[in-house]
Amino acid sequence: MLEVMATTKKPLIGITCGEVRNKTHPWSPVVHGQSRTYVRSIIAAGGVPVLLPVTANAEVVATYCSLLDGLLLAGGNDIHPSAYGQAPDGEPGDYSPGRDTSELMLLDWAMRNDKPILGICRGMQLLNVYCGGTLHQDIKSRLPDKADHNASTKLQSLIDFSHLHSLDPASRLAQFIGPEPIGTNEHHHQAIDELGQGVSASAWAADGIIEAIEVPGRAFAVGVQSHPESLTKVMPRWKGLFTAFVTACG
Ligand SMILES: [Mn+2]
Repeated sequence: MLEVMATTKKPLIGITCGEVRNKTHPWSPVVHGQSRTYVRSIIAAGGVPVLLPVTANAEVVATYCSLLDGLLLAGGNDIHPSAYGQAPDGEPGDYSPGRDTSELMLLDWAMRNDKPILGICRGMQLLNVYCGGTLHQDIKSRLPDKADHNASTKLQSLIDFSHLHSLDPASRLAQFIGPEPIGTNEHHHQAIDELGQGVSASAWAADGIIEAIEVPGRAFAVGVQSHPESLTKVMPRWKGLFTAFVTACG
């Protein structure tokens, strides 16, 4: 039996899910889920993760919000360009309009109440879009001079440090993980174009693509384009981001 221990309450952190179809069985229902690396990184940093299903039901979202101490916007689908006032301009993206709606409701709550927010990959892009920023819809076709930002998966692994990002030493991200350039993975085909209102860039790839953002003056509103949740076990510097986030939620 699990004995209930009288300990200090740990912060409850919502992690947004994606809608995933089981590709081996076409008859399988769609699954709401998220990579376990997010869950493990939050637990390792001292938080209590809660997976948030995709829903636009206002009462359900409001109930989650009443319970949560922080919000982790996780990676996944492309944000539909209508969210930043554009039409799709190339190959049809991997869109999930329901997830856009659901996550924008959660993010709106977090921003209005100054709750800690950590955006990862799509989550970073969503934070920028919420603040009025825009995205490059496809790096490869729209910015052919740029590097391949979807390279890590070609190694069949997200544990990859071959991409070096430089940091603004004055940024909060640099406080959390140190100001020296940091090796990380790359698993994105879209990128930030215009920064949203009040949003600062805090890290860049060698080709100038924005790799991290933050909203100064907030309790904690930080986004990273790479997937550090896959790297915390092998690169202690990246653990600093999750520790800082969970601490801000506590
Ligand atoms: Mn990149």
